[in-house]
Amino acid sequence: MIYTVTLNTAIDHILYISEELTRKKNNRIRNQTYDIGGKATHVSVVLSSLQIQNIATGFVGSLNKDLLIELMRKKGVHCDFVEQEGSKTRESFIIIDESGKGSYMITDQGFEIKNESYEKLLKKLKQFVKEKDIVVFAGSPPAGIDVDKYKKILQTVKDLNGKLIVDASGDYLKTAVELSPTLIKPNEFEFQELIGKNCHTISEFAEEIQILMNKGIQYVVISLGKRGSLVGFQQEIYHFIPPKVKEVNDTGCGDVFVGGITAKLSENCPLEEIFRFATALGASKATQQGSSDFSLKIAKDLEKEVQIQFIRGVN
Ligand code: TA6
Repeated sequence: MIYTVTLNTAIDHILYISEELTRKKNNRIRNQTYDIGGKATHVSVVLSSLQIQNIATGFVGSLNKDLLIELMRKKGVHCDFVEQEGSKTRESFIIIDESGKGSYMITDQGFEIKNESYEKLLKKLKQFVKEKDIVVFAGSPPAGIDVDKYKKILQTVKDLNGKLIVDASGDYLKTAVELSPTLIKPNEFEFQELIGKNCHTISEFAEEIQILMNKGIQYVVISLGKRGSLVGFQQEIYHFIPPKVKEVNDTGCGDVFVGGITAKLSENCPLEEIFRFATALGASKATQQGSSDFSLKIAKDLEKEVQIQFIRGVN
């Protein structure tokens, strides 16, 4: 079984603006919609679209949970969230104008997690996670989940011999690395913050990826946006480069990328298959309107156009 844990779920309120978003101007909304947000939720959407069994958990606020759970249900996701009574799940505002220069994302903090809710999540994980289950943690932890509590949650999965996939930043990522997760997926800025230095060249990134692989992390993945990703696995490092696509909404590309990785990892696919598919799927996300929309058909067509460069290793 695969579990996705979104500690800070979000409802994405997507605003489509006429022309280009401009200060000191009445920017007209030409359309608006709601979609799933919070990052690990996107992973569940990908898995469910591929008929891969998974359960989406984490925290939701009881006051508006129905909208998020309905959005997830419509995308075929089975949810089992810890509901915090009297709290409201946050909204992330995604603004897409007609400039074609990319989206704006404005995210709320989210409600503070009470200790009672934290304990309920720990109990849920202890009850369900079995050996070799994959548990994906992605998205920013909310107030009430400090680094120590975050570590305790991840340690609970490790103690149950679950496989950790972690997309986090700052001290949370540092803490996750100490537990030798199966896979980490920071972006380049989060990675540089993790190692405490700036990398300017791919070989500098490769050096640092090697150090983290030596610490026992099976897959060290750094997402580079349109430039693709660097992947370290079994002492080898590759650069996966997506084909150019007509961008509609870049929100959620990284999350769908993690979803593609998780799907193929769960099927024990070889490295190239995992990341060729995940790269193409993430690229297909950018061509879609929503935060969690992607196209398996477009991804299938794009897969063969993904470029793979061997960077270093025993190859
Ligand atoms: O990556 C896209 C996204 O999940 C949006 O859907 C929005 O909800 C935001 O990121 C949430 O990010 P955060 O890091 O605040 O959990």
